[in-house]
Amino acid sequence: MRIDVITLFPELVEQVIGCGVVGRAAERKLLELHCWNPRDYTRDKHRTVDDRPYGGGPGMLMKVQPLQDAISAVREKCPDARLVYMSPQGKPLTQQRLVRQVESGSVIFLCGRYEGIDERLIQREVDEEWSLGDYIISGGELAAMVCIDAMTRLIPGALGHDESAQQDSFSEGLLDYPHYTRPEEYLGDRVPPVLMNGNHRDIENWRQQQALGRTWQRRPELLQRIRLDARQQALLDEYIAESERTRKR
Ligand code: 9D3
Repeated sequence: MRIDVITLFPELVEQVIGCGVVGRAAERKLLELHCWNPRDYTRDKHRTVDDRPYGGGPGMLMKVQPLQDAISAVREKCPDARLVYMSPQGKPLTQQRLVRQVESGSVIFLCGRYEGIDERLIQREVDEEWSLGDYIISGGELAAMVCIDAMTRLIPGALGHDESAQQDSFSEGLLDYPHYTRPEEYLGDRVPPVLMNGNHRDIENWRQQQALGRTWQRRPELLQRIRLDARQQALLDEYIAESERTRKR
């Protein structure tokens, strides 16, 4: 998969291929990352990339001409890619949106800086607008890097064997169960006994129950979206009954 990014901070975005899963995917040519800097398309001596908003007010916008020329240059290289503008006004990012994007192919991320970009440019050039969520960050770069990381994990072959086995497990749509490693006793706290006795069916049941129970406690809205089979419902009922017992004491 090829990903192009239009950004005033290419050296920041390029960091994403510097390590881990994304780094390995890039090394193995599963992912190709290209950055385009609007500053390289300026025509004035000072290489100006910002401009004042009509109507006044605080803050600046990205200057239209360098941005338009950068977009045109990328489009020439990847005419069929979807252009996604990262902005606080976008649809909140979800795993589903990322899956669909990876399935539909190449993408160009446009990273906003300052207060954003001219609305007419959005109308003419942008296919989709995505947000990380309802909080403020300083620009689209970190958001694009989040997307690149999440999308890379969905490229066939990008994850190691162990990582992809985990992804396929029952827990889809649920929060993860709690994990434990050595030592067996840490500051007086013991590892749950079920994990120590080697009965894999008991362990699997316990993990599934923990995943269900923690989702019920922390993110109940996630449970509404999935259908539980009878066994899962029984595990959750038992967890809820147990948590009500311990609450009363
Ligand atoms: C504080 C300035 N704002 C109100 C006057 C608007 C504003 C403009 C530009 C707020 C943030 C930004 C920069 N943010 C992004 O470009 C951005 C973003 C975000 O802030 N939150 C969640 N997702 C994203 S994706 C891009």
